[in-house]
Formats: sequence, C-alpha cells, structure tokens
Amino acid sequence: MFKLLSVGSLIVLFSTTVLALEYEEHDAMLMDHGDGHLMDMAGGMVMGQNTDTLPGGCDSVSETKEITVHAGHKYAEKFPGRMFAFDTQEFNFKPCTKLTVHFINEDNIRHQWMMHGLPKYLYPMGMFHLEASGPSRISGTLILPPGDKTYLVHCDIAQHMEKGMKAQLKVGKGDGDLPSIPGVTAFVIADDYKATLPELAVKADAEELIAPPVSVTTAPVPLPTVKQDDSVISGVTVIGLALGLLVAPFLARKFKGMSVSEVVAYIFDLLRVFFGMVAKLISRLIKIMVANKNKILPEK
Ligand SMILES: [Cu+2]
Repeated sequence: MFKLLSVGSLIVLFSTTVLALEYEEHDAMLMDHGDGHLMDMAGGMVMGQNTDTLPGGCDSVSETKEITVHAGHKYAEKFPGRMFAFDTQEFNFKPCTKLTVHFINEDNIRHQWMMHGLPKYLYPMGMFHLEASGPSRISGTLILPPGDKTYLVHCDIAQHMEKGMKAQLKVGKGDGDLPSIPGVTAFVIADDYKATLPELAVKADAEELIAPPVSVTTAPVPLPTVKQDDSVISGVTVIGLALGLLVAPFLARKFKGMSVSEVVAYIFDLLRVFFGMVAKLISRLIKIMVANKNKILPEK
C-alpha cells in the first residue's frame, strides 16, 4: 500500500512539473543598446522604450498605468477562423499616460506587442515594440502622446495580425475604430461559418450516396470538386507488386541454401553491375555528344 501511494505521489509530482509551463523572464537579461532599444540573446526585445521624456504637448505625466497582456493561440479560440490573439483587444488611456506593458507570450513561438503611429521624433519609426520568443515574459514602458487618437497594436510576425493578433489602443476618446479587431470591429473579409464542418461532411456523404455510380442516361454532370485519392493501393503500388511477384520465384531459386550475408552480398553485386552499366551508358552518351561537337566545329 505504501509502495502504491509513493508511486502515485511520484506520478503526480512529475505530471505537475511537466504541465507547468516554464516562462522565460527576459527583463533580467535585457541589454540596453541605447535609443530605447533593449535586447537579449534569448529572443526578447524592447524598442521605443521611453520612461522619462515627455512627448510634445504633455506638461506632465497624467497617470502611471501598468497592464499585463497575454498573447497566444488559446485566446483566439473564441474567434472563429482566427489562429492567434491577445487576451485584450481594446485598450484605453488618458493622454500623457506613462504606460508599462507586461507582455506574456504563452505560445512556443515568437509574438509581439507592437504599437504604431507614435510621434517619430520620440519613438523610432513611430513604434513601441515588445517581442518575446515564448513562452516568456517581457516588459517595457512608454509615455503616450497627448490628443485623441486610436493606435494600432499588433503582432508583426508574418500573418499573425491577419490571423487575429490585432488590437487598438485609444488615447483619450480615440479617433475612430480600426477594422478586423477580433470581437470589436467587423472583419474586412468575413468568413462564412453558416454550416459547421461536421454538418458539411454529413451533407457531402449524403450527396455521394444519392449520386448514381454510373450515369449513362443522364445529361453530362459537372465533375465533382476535386476529391482526395484516399485509396490505399495506388497505380505505382500495383506495378511494384506485379514486378515483385514476377521476380520473387527467380530470387527464391537463386537464394536457396544461401546465408543472409551471402544474399546481401549477392544483392550488392547486382547493384554494382547495374550502376556500372548505367555509368558506361552515360560515358558513351557524353562521347557521342562530344564527337558531334567536334564534327560541327571545323565547318565554321
Ligand atoms: Cu505573433
């Protein structure tokens, strides 16, 4: 009984260590490269960090705020057809807020929290950008500009924004909404999810059953949409089997009484002869080609 209990506790112990996701802490490893650019060797990066310079038009920092944003595939599950998402799609802050973003990437790939449209005299290329090769955490600080404006926040890794990792950050009242923000604004290109996949599969099966196997009397029917060839035995397999059946009796006679090593040696010998023939054939072809060239050359 004690044995059983200890085994059980060991299993629980190991499974929890396996289940617990290890997050890399980038903040402690970041190296300051100047101009608000911090980076480490483990895939963490902060760009546009600004903890003390007030943007033009701000007399002082109006508020100091900290937010934690999670990023990952699991946050996209509630948005049909999307693959990646932040856990928050809309942010709102007072003008001139000093904002610290703690970014937690929960996927085993790279994600970013990238803000666009900031004043370029203060933020290189008008961007504030956190990047983390996940699963990991990274933090950065910026001071938001004055005025009412809506800023795009997204992940710039190829196709991650299109697949749902997109949000908007409104300073003050903002100046409108951005399109295709999951759960916030309408998609520019809407997907059609009127029927779920299992329903579609059942419908396709039913149509196959109704359709006559050979249509002789009916008028030409448009070809069905490309159907995957799911037959296990392909043409190549059939040819291979036929060749194998033809050669098998010959080989069986040949190999009778031979040991395994002898059989292997024999096969290698056959391959050697075969490749020798191929090599001879190629060299003969090259000779013919060269000879033809020599014939043509003197005529010029
Ligand atoms: Cu991403």
